[in-house]
Amino acid sequence: MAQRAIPYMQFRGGSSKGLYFDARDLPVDIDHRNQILLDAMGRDARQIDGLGGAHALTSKVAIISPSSRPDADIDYLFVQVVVGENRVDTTPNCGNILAGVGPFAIEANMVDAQEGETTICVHMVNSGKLCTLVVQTPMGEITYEGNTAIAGVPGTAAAVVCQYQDTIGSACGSLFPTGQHIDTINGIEVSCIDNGMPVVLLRASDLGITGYESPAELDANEQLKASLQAMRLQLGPKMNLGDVDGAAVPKMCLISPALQGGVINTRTFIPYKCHDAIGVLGAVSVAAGCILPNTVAADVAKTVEPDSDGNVLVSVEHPSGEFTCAVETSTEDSGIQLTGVGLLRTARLLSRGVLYIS
Ligand code: NQM
Repeated sequence: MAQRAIPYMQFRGGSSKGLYFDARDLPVDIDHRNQILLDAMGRDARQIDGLGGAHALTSKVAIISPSSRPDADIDYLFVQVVVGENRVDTTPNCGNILAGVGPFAIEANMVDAQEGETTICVHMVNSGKLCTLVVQTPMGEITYEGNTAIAGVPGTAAAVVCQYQDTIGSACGSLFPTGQHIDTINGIEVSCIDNGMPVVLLRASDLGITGYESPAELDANEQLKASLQAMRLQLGPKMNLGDVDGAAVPKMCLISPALQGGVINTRTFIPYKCHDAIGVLGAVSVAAGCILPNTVAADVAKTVEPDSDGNVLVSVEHPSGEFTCAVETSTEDSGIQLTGVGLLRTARLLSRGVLYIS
């Protein structure tokens, strides 16, 4: 039988990489669509029979369409193809893959490029929230060349400005889904936060490590990984995520004092392997833990205060550099409120064409 041919583009989005589809080229039926994505990426741990890169950061999919909402230009659904498990997870959003969504919309003629810069409002279907992207389009043409460097990606490229309008409770429904700023689980204090990504913050020192180990060292620490997983399984239902065995969230973020002039240092399990850097929305959730009172970050992070406009710059250190989140806040009688966040990414079109499914 002839193979099925499906148009696609492949982008590096931030420090991740994935396949980008026009939703109209995929089946409407969700199960059928997911089977196609598994075939596209590869079903086994090496993804030998697909285009995936056999790593969580290179096994990602974006499905894009003209928006169903009057206040957005395009809809973006993120799909994590779980490496080696023959299944997908659409619970979390991905802020790295999001960076390629604006360029895709222009390349696919869903959005017209403007002179200079093109502003695209994205409805992020996974979380139901909005993010405005500003893509560089000199003379009305998209460019990928520029001077912006991001950790985890060699060289420089054109900036994609990402302005999130609301991040709170993206998958768990609230900022502190357990109802507390600190919970104790298996004798360890943790803060469970969803400010764009469900993340569990833990002090590295409470787990008998420094927090400055390399990702390879941490990946080799089976005892640490087992205790993180035991905590995750108990925290999943408390965070309104249900059974999180095999799920992509919550991420487990080990925090320690910053050493490079930042606000906090991190090592993040996403959630079974340690990230070489940190996810975008993962960093945004860590930043919330540094700004808001009475979390486990309170005695680890440098104190940060909003400037006169309510903006707080939080530099989150990670194994390959740092990630700066410009968090917007307002001060209410009830305390400091998080109202949005701005950050910089880059993206690049790597390939476009037709993929074949048996
Ligand atoms: O947190 C890694 C990444 C991500 C996700 C992860 C991401 C985000 O580096 O928004 O970008 O935590 O799985 O792409």
